[in-house]
Amino acid sequence: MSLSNLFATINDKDLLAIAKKVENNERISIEDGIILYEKGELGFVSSLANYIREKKHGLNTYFNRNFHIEPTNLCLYTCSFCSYSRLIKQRSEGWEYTMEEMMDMVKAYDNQPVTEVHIVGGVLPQYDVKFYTEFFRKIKEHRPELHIKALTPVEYHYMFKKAKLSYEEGMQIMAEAGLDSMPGGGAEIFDEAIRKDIAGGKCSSEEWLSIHEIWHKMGKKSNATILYGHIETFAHRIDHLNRLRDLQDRTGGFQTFIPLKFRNKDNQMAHVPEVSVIEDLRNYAISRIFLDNFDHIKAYWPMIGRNVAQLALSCGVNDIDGTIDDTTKIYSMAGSEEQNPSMSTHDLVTLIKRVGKVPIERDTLYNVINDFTDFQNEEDKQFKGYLSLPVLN
Ligand code: V47
Ligand code: SF4
Repeated sequence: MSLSNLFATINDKDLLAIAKKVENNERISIEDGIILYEKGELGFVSSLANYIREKKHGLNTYFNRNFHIEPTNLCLYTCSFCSYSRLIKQRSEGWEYTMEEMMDMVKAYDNQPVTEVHIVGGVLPQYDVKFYTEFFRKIKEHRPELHIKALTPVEYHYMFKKAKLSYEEGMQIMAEAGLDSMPGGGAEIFDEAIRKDIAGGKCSSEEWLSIHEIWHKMGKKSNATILYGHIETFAHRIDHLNRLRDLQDRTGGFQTFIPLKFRNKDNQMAHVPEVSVIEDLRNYAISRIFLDNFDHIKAYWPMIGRNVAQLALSCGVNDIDGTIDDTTKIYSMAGSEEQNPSMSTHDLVTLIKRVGKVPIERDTLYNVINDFTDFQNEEDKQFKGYLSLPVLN
């Protein structure tokens, strides 16, 4: 595999220099990253990103079987991009599940081959260290092999402060109760001024990074996200990626990077237009090129929609999250085209195959559970082109 055909089409010396770095497996600089955002057309950045993706993973594309639990949509914080949270004064529009209700949600999957529960929601005082440790223990007692991917530094920072625990003590207690890994949420954008504007009051960028670093040093894994496409600049995006790349150099504990597109329905930033699909795809591609020490880049289909998720698989992305089973409200409430996000394993396999990639079912830690390379169903035998999926809402 070589990029020489691409080199012949590049007139810009800065872009040519970046393409050569990528071919030579050299890290690109912060300045290079900004140049890619400013001057890199989609065709160019996606060629580089796909080159890296195929070197790392070939055509393999990962997904898992998972479901979400969102304990509450009431929240003490008031992030201006959030369409999901209802302030405590709007309690009538919100939900606050009890431990029993949430255990019933876990038990509803008793006979299904899910491997992961993803738990995240608003921040409220009653959901504290005692509550969550008891909840994690109950899940593990009931179904020990179910991977618990739960809560973010936003919740942990708040809970540990209230319980007068250091981050080290707190994360140790969580691990002992059954926490297996941390999802990537709450990162938003690390630039302090923009973060204050859109997510003021919750944990700082430094605190977010510090909790992940402590968790990684315990030998555990986590994910990372960026919330992009609102009031940030390209330089802010690269600054965010660079802080993640630095931490990953020190710990190697991040598994997957998940760019999250700002959706503007029913929130305080509804006046900010959403970026185009071309920008979404460029952003996946540039993330893949810049984050040379991250193995996986995920297109989270409930947020971006399944058609764009398919396109992203040729722009550096090699993971599309899981079956979800209509258990998250964060993105449907923010205006995603996926209003009831749920895909069967068959849907996910078909989605991946129809763009010429190889579906691999994984667990949260990327152990292979099922390789669908040779899977062919009746519909696929008839398949003559890149049609929309019949399962589209
Ligand atoms: O932190 C909230 C984002 C995140 C909006 O680790 C919004 O596998 C866009 O982190 N527009 C939570 N984004 C979700 C999350 C996540 C999702 C899927 C997989 C993983 C993983 C993690 O959702 C929040 C925030 O950044 N968010 N509102 C909105 N209007
Ligand atoms: Fe609360 Fe999270 Fe929404 Fe911010 S993004 S208001 S912390 S639920």
